[in-house]
Amino acid sequence: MNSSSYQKWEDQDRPSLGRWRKWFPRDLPSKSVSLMLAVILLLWILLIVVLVKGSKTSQELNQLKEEVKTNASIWTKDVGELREDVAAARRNDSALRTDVGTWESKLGKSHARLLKLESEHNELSTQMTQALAEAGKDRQDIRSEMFRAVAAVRSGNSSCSPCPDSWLAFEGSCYFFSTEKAQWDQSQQNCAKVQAHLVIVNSLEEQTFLTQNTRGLGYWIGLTATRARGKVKGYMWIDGTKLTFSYWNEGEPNDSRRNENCVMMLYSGRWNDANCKSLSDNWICEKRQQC
Ligand code: MMA
Ligand code: CA
Repeated sequence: MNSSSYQKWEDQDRPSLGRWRKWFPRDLPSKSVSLMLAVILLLWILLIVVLVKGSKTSQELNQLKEEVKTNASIWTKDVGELREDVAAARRNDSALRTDVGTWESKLGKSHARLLKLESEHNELSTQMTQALAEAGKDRQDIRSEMFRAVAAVRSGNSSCSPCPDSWLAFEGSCYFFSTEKAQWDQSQQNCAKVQAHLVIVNSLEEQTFLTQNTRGLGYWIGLTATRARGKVKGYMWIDGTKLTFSYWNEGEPNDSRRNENCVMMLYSGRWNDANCKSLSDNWICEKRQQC
């Protein structure tokens, strides 16, 4: 802009402005110039202040940046470590959870076993208590029975139920000596009617007892002949047992007239085979005492 007006103005009478003059309108009054300069100065100062401040801020920012940079690596490291810690903690937590689970399961099983044991123990205890109570009762019963038996023996009574009236007791049996006479079959039937049978003699002791009670009479006993082809083969007791003990009279059994299948006891106690249909004899019944 090489205009003539600007050139003209440069040549005018205010050289103090130097080369800045061209930026100012040439017709401005001196006072205004001063004011403008002051304003410009003020602006400069402001600018400088701002710049200085800005630079300071920038410096601080840089410093902060540096600090951040330095700290960032530390923080990154810290964050890394923290992450590792968290991972480890998670791993530990997981392991711990597994452990806790295992222990919980073990504890559960142990608890169940304990409950089972407790139940078994209680059951056993109950059974033992019952067994003890029963044993105690048995002991008491045995004691009572023993005292009763001892008392019965002392008073001369047996601990078994007594024999019926008009029956004689001997070594656990009751004996009935009839006052009537009958054939062998009828005699056996008479005994059966009172839950007895014709007497079976097993020993000399028993025979002696019977002998002492014949009162001069003859009695049918529970012994009969067994035959084979008409001949006497042997003798058998009414309960089917074989003859072991015997107390035959002299010359007996003779099977007189080959017709003597039944055995009777003479008043001496000795035995004689006789005709079963004979009505000459009484009978002796025997039954075991109820003990
Ligand atoms: C005799 C004797 C016995 C026989 C009877 C039969 C008196 O005794 O021979 O053996 O059984 O007679 O009545
Ligand atoms: Ca005879």
